[in-house]
Formats: sequence, C-alpha cells, structure tokens
Amino acid sequence: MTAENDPVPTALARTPAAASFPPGFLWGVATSAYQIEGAAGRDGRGVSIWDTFSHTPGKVANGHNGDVAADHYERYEQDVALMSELGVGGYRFSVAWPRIQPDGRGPADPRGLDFYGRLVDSLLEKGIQPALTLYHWDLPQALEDRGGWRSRDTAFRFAEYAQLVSEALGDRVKFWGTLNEPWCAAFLGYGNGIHAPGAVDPAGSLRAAHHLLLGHGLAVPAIRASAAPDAEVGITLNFYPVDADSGSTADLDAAHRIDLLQNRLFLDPVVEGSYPADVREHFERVCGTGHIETADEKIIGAPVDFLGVNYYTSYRVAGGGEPDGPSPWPGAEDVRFIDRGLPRTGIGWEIDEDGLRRQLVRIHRDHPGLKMYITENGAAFDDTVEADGRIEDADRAAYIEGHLRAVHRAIEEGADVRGYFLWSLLDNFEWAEGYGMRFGVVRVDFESQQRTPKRSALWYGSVALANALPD
Ligand code: IFM
Repeated sequence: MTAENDPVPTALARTPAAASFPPGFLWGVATSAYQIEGAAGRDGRGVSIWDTFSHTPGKVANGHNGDVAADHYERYEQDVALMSELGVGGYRFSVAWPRIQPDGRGPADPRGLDFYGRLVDSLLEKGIQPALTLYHWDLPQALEDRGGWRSRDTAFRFAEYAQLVSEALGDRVKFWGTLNEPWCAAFLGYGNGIHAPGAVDPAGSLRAAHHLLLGHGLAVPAIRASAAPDAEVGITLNFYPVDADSGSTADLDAAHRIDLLQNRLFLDPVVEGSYPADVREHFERVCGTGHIETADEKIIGAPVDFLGVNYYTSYRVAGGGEPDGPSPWPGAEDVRFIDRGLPRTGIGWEIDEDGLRRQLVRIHRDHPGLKMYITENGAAFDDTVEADGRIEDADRAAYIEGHLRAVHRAIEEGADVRGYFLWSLLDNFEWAEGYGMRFGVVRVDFESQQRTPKRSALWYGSVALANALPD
C-alpha cells in the first residue's frame, strides 16, 4: 500500500541531510476500537471480554472502563477531519468484533458494518488510507464463555468474522491486519491475567497463543476471498529485542527463552510455516503439543504481504531469579528484568531508540524480503496544559523523532519498511492503566470530549508533509 496523495516536496526529499524517507512512505496514526469508540451497547454491540474485565472491581486503575472512552463512535467525522488537517496519509483502526457479531457467531449485524463503512468512506474522501485490524483484543464475551482463545473453536469463529468484514469492506480497504499483538492477548490475558479475560493459566496461555496464530492463518484466505487483488494482508506483532545481562550460561538461557516467547514463537510460524524446534520443545515442557494438529503450522504460514511491527522498548535479562508470581512469559518465570538506568516514558518503559533499528534489521536478516510497516510506536507522558490551552509535549516529540531516526537508519541498512503509524492519534483507554496514561498526540479532555492537538501532532504532521526528518 502506498499513500496515493503523498505530497512530498521534491526539494526536501532530495536533501540528504534532511533524512528523507523513500517516496510513497506512508505516514499514519493508529488507534483501536475499545480504546476510543465508547458507545458500548449502542446499535446492538455485544459485550466483549474488556467490558466484563473493566467492570470487575480492581482490574483497571481507578475503576475506569471503555463505556464512553473518546466517544469516537459519535465523533469519527471530527477525528477524520483532524487527521486530514494534520496531514497524515493513513489511519490504522480496529473493528470491534462484538459490533459485527454480538455473540461471536452468526450473521453480521448491519449496524456494526455500517459504522465501519461510514468511517472508511470518510477516510477515503479525505485521501487517508484505511488500515484495518480485525482483532485488537475485544473478544465477544460469549466466545470467552465457551473457552475463549484457549478453545480451538475460537480460531474458526475468528475466520468467519474476518470473512464477514472482508465481504462488506473488501472493495474499499486495501490494508488488512488480522491480529494485533497476540503475545498480549495470550500471555497478559491468560498468563498473568492483567488483561481481559484475566486468567492465570500458564499452560492455557500457550494454547491460546497457538489458537490465535491458527485464527490468523485461517483468516488470511478468508480476507483474500473478498478483498481486492491489490489488497495487502498481514499481522501485527509486538517485538522487544532481548539482551543477556552477561555471557553466563544462565543469562544467555534467560535471554533465549524471553526472545523465544516474545518474538520467535509468533513470527517464525507466520513467516516460515512451522514452529522452530526450540519453540516446540518449550511447548512440550509447559503444556505439551497435543493442541497442535498436523496441518496447523501450514495454515498459520499462509503467505502474508506485510509484517506489522509494534515497538516500544527492549529488554536486558538475567537468569537465576526466584519465580515471583504469575508471569506473561510461561516457562520463564525465573527470569529477571534488569534496570539499565535508561530514561523512561511515563508508563515506566525504558527508552531504547536503537532497539527499533536493531529489531528491524534482525527481521530483515532472518526473513529477507519481508515488507514491514511500523504499525505502532509512541509514548505516554504526563502532559501539562498551558494557560492558553497549548500542550508543549517536547518529550513525546523527542521520543517519536528518535524512533523515526532509527527507522530511517534501518531502511539505510536494507530493511524494507514502507510506513509508520504513530500510537496514538488520541489519548485513550490504556487497558489496565485506564485513562491515566496518555499516548495521544491529540489531547482528549474526557469530560468535554474536546480534542487539542499537542505540539507533537503538529511536528509529526510537518514530518509527514516533508516525507523527511528535519536536520
Ligand atoms: O495501547 C496499547 C495498544 O493497544 C497496543 N500496543 C501498545 C499500546 C501502548 O501500551
């Protein structure tokens, strides 16, 4: 996919010192349904696991939930106009499965499809490419009640849902993502339980990971059946480069297991069509492999057109720790995460810009020719609203700039990166953190629902327009 109306001033694009991006590089912003839409229960939307979880006392900071969120369901036209004013060329959003199939099965609710149809049309009218993700964690509660992602059946339900959405929007949407960050859905949802549905079940979380991947593999041909021939279909994974704290056997083994669970368990079967031997051994140790049927890996390896890369930070790890409660790395509960003393964002994640370059170059080296988009990158910081209403979020702008420079270096080193979607367009519901963590480049006053572009938004818009970073 390319930004059709990419307004690259030729002079700037040719100035080498200005760190130009390749022609057609797509500059986008990203959100997800449950985090911004609100309108829970409107127009027949069913209950999702995040409705249930966020309404369970003690699960989300300050008892927040997504019932209203940024009210995007009502204000999507305003939000599209805002994107257009900022000058972005792509918008990555997700479809709420329970708006399409309130119980996760059966025919599509036309009201749900109609909402996304209107959103897509208004994006296209403004020359903004819709980039659609089918699953950003809001599983219909009715499916969870039947086992959720721990049940193999959910993979098949997901493919049916993918087909319904593709039949309705395949004529207009050219960029299709199946899953967003299955690591989170599996291991935060069923491993340490800090995300919905809140299960603490290490073996079950590994089975969930497999069923998510199976759902992805089944959905790819289901999407292609109705999408335009030039549509691109892919998946978004969240990558974290992992370094060992020392050359000791224990630290190297710790780094190996975290990398395996975080990165390779998901990427390798999608791209290679089989789990690497060490991933299979890990399954064997923690939950067995009885849930993996003979044809599954071939299904998971359905050819994709792109890989979506989400990047926020990297890890340094050491072995020899004492298992300390439930972990989102099943079978690596003993691993210690080392504080490197790097500056941190507001949510506490260490800032490692070069980690993004390293990750992209590694994917390029391990899987040559794989086309990539950065489907998420961004930062939460505490914003100060000045007396005149401005938000001078220099920290967020610096984070974005540093990571864009890393992307630029990775492209120079050969990585095939075609676009960058900034997380996030709007301040939104940051899952277990509620509304306390603001990732938006546009501030949302959750009382009045007023939107105010922060300095980072204006800066990002100017970079998108120039298709280049300033000197
Ligand atoms: O807000 C999330 C998003 O939903 C998935 N990726 C990471 C973001 C920041 O935590």
